[in-house]
Amino acid sequence: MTFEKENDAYWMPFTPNRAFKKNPRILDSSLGMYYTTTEGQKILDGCAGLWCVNAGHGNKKINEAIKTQVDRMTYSPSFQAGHKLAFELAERLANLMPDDLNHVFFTNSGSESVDTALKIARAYQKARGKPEKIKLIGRERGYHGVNFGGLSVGGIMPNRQAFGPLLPEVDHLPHTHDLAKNAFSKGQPEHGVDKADRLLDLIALHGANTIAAVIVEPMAGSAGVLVPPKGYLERLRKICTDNDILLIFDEVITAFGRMGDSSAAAHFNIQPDMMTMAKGLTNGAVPMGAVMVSDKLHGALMNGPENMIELFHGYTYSGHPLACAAGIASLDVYAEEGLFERAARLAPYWQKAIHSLRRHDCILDIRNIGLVGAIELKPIEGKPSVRAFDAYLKAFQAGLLIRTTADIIALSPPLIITEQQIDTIVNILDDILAKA
Ligand code: PXG
Repeated sequence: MTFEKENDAYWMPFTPNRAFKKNPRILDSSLGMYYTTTEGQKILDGCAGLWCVNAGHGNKKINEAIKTQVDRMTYSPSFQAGHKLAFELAERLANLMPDDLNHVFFTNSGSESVDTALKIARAYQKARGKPEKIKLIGRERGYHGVNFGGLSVGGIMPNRQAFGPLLPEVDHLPHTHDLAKNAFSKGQPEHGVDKADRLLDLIALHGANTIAAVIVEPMAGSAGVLVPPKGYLERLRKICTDNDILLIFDEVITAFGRMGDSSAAAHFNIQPDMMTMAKGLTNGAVPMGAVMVSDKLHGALMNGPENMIELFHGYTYSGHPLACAAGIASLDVYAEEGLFERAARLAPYWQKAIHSLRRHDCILDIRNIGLVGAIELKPIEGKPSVRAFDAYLKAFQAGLLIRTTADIIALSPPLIITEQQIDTIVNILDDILAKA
């Protein structure tokens, strides 16, 4: 595909538009582990699209469910009316996700899920007579989408820089990345539980009576795969509980098998008060997000006269019929194909494979958990990001799709990947990194 003036209308997200259009990469179809470009090149998907196609591309069952729903009803109002699939999917999620996360608010994306969760946190504190508990605590290098709430608690500078002022009454924990102590960790790093204690400093500074909620990604994805140090999430949970602060896990990336379990909360056996999700919820087939809310929070908001709206919030497309159909079918496929267990089973092979790249001089760190991996490269002096993006371009030429953020390569393949395909990913990267 060549780009003429008439191809310039599409303003691409998170893309250097002008450079891309000089050298476009256009995907045309996808099946299983592969994309095919308009040039007919097959591309092995090393990152499940954008961390969402967990069951692989073109899954027949998911496609059929969407097609069936297309012919039955493509839209139903979500305010003051409903349709069966939304109730069914909510019930299925409540059964799948840990303990008392039994209530589901549907959105259309991870960003909307995050802003919804932050609003529910504040509404809950008001509803229980603590209106002064409004502060929201995020974390450096956190990614919680691109809407104003998520940006405000997020901690990736370039995402925030152009858009201020962001929300007031927000503060941040330090990130947990510590290359000096934890480089080349396999699974959870040993050092860094103390980073959770910085929440005690924020509590000392602001007062627990002003803090509504803490939001973290249990494993930070977008900032380059920052795996939580051993004991860190447990400690955050304890400090939040001790100080009557809600803990929100942003599981947009980690839910639906990525960690070898239904969620990071289940994997680490930690109970958040709310969980945000999107991506794998529908296998990326139809946009959808959700917030899972504990009995305690939901109960506190289900009060007042019964004919009154309890939460003045929602989207035209909350619980969209096509998304619900895709969501239910995705949950079926995850269960029938045992994909969460498959990810857990493949994780040791994956770990060994990606750590085998360690010999290259340009590598600062390799880290992994579940079916996620990251390779952090030494930046070229004066040219940050160039080394990793060059690897991205070379990988694409060689038939492999990866993600890069700054000088970090992130890998998160569909959970249907085979050991042989893991070897292919590693072999392609091995060649590229040898010359990087
Ligand atoms: N929270 C988390 C933890 C995310 O990872 C969002 C919220 C926002 O989701 P939406 O659906 O609004 O994009 C995300 C999204 C990458 C990459 O390659 C990561 C995301 C999106 C696109 C690319 O790191 N995460």
